[in-house]
Amino acid sequence: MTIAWDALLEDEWRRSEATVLDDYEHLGRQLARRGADITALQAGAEAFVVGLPSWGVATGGTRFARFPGAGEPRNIYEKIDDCHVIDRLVRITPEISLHIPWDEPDDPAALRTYAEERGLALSTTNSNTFEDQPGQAFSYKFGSLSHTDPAVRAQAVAHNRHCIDLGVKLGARAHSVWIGDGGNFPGQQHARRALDRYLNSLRAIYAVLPHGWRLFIEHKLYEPAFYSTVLNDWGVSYYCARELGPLAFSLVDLGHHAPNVNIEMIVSRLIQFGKLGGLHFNDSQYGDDDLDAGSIKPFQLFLVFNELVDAAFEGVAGFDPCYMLDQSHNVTDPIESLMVSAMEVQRAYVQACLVDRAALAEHQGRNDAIMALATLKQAFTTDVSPILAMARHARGGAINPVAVYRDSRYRRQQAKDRPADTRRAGGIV
Ligand code: LRH
Ligand code: MN
Repeated sequence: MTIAWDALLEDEWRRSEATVLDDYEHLGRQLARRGADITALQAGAEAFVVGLPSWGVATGGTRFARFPGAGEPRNIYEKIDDCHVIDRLVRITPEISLHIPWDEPDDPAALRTYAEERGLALSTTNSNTFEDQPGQAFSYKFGSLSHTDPAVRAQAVAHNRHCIDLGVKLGARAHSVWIGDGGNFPGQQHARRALDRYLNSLRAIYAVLPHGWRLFIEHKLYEPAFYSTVLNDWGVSYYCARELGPLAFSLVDLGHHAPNVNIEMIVSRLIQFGKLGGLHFNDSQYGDDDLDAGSIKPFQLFLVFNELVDAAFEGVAGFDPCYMLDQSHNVTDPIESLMVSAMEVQRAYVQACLVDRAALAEHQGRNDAIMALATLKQAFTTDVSPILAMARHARGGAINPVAVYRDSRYRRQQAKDRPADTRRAGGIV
């Protein structure tokens, strides 16, 4: 049974038009008094894009357990269907990151067409050399691109090259590499030699990067290795990206840092060094919790966007970061979590566009810390919900995506159409 989204959205607008317009005009007057143009902010909100992780549309789990929900997607086509629902309602998620081999298609051209017919681009490929696949010749138990055995490294390089070949057929423009390589005990790995092996493997991947593509390398402090990690922080990532060449960039996953690390400073540094390729948005209280973006530390998310928007407004050369969500939804409906997270990332972006940068520069010049922070807080404490709602409505989306999604009974319908698949659906999910 197909969902009558147009009818649901028209009905929602009929019921909420007066309130939304009243809130929007009220905010417009407030912002005008601050010299801000609400229509320009709305245009920015409409043009904002954050990519969806294919692996995020099904229930995630931990090493302890996974509690699959009803109507789980069982293959990449059903994952694209769920991404389509998300983009139908929030209108800012027209790109999907794929994970290979979890999303390996039998017919790449057919998959590309399926996505494009739904207004979705398969924009980024992610390799997976952090788990062994059935029939794999060599195990990644002790690493992949940095493994001591050249045969294992060659296998991992070949997998990454395969991802890129596939990505070309799917219309992707970037390949993203995260590896879990590292050690659990002091002395288990020779740190300098492991990094050299990793970088040489990356060179073999970089060498086949198609024209117009970018290579993202993603650092992470720990997990699955619990003592040392080969690509453990942004400094090493920056060094590798610079060593590789102009098409290599660092990707910052917000959950991949020690507690209390100032992530917006890392983002600022990578922007300044011309090596910020992208971000994986999520949130965390402790480790790489992969919780919904903006759910724990919304001010940090805003401060990250403050650096990103400042660079965009200044026209920093080569600044073109790719925004993606990377989350694991263990106790919520993944579609709801991804919609809310996408909107929270968009909210942080619009709030950052609201910062009075001339006033901020003046306060910074006079070392007026109180007024500088107040300038940021004024933007962060502005409820830009009316702008986000109007931006969605202007592009045919929902005022309240979660409410419309629930009214659609889409999940209940999928529970009927997608009988529970006891087999592991592949991947974290
Ligand atoms: C590693 C990571 C990486 C993905 C994986 C799904 O923690 O953030 O980006 O490959 O999650
Ligand atoms: Mn990530």
